[in-house]
Amino acid sequence: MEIKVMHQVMEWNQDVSAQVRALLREKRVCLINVMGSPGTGKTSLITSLIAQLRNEFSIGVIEGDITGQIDAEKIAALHIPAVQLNTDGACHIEAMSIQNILPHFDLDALDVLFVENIGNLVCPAEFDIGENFRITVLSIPEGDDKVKKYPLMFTDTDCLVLSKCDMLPYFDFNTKTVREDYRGVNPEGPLFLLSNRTGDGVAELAEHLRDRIRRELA
Ligand SMILES: Nc1nc2c(ncn2[C@@H]2O[C@H](COP(=O)(O)OP(=O)(O)OP(=O)(O)O)[C@@H](O)[C@H]2O)c(=O)[nH]1
Ligand SMILES: [Mg+2]
Repeated sequence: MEIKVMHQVMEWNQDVSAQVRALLREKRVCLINVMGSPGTGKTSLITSLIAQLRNEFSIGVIEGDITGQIDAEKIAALHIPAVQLNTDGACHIEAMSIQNILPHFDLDALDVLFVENIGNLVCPAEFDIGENFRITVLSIPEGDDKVKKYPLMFTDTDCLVLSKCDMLPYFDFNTKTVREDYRGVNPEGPLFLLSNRTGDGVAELAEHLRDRIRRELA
C-alpha cells in the first residue's frame, strides 16, 4: 500500500490557520483536531468514529507523527484517504503543514477531515491548525491528575474523551475528580467516557459529533 508521506516545513513565519479555515469553509469540510498523549488512543478513537460516521460523511485523515507511517497505514487499510505528516522531531502540527497537505485530498468530495496531532499534552494545544473543533483524549492509565497538570489541553478544547474506560477496574482513576477539574477550566465542554476495546460510549460521542459536523457544514 502506497502512503503519501509529507514533512512539516519548519521555516514558516506566518500563521496561516485563517487561510486553512477559509478554504475548508468554502469546500464544506469540517476539520477535527484530535489531541492527547502518546498512546492515549487517538488512532483507535478515530478508527472507532470512522466506523460510526462513514455511512453519513465522507471522511479523510491526516496522521501526524514524528516519523514513520504506521498510523496512516492503519487508516488506509479501512479504505479511508489518509496522508502521513512527519514532523521530524517537532512536538505539534502547524497550520502551514495542513495547508500543504490539503491539495492531496479531493476536498470537493470530503465532509470530515480528522487530524491526529502529535502525541503530547502540551504543545498541540498552543497551535491553531484551522480546525472547526478539537477533541482532547485522556486515557485511564495516564492518571486522574492530568487536567490540573496540563490545563491548556483541557481549557482550549471543545470536547474531552476519557478513553480506555474498560481499564477503570485496574487503576485508581477517579472520574469525578477529572469531571470537576474539567468543569473548572472548561465549564461548557462536554465529556465522554468510552472504550475503543468494548465499544462502550462510542455511539454517544459519535452522536454528539454528528450534530456538530452537520452544524459546521450547514
Ligand atoms: N484497553 C484498551 N486499550 C485501548 C483502547 N484504545 C486504545 N487502546 C490501546 O492503546 C494502545 C495505543 O492506542 P493508539 O490508538 O495507537 O494510541 P495513539 O494515541 O494513537 O498513539 P500514538 O499515535 O503513538 O500517540 C494500543 O495498544 C491500543 O490497542 C481502549 O479503549 N481500551
Ligand atoms: Mg496514533
